[in-house]
Amino acid sequence: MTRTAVQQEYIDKLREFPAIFEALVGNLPDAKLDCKEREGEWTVRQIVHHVADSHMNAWSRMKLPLTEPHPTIKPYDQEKWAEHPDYTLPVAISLLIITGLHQRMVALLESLSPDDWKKLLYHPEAGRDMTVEEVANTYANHGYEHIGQINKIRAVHGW
Ligand code: NI
Repeated sequence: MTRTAVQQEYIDKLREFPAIFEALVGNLPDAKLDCKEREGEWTVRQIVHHVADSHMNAWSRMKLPLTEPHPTIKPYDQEKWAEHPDYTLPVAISLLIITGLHQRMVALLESLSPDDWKKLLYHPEAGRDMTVEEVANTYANHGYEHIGQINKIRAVHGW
């Protein structure tokens, strides 16, 4: 399929992210995984599980507008999701989810026609329509934003 340079960049970022993320957090000991930047913020471990949950939601935000006319997507309370005990599990579990999910996203996005990228969903929290392309842009960058957050945690703790 023909796609724009920007669309290709989103696909490439999604393809490259899991290995970069795994290299950053995959071998950290528990003591480091449970560090946070400051009180009230997420730990490294919670951030990894959050990225998996966020990208699972992103997946439905890509699939729904490609399979239904103008769907309304479901916001969720990410702070409350992070309080459940599954957020204390080893990060390897969510790294596996992210690795598989991103392969699915890359395969899906590579298959899209120019019209598919323009398909619309309604985002109730944003209060407006978004295109599949905007969703791809958001989640192509979201993981890297959390890498930035983890690098701040590393700087605060000196590792
Ligand atoms: Ni996030």
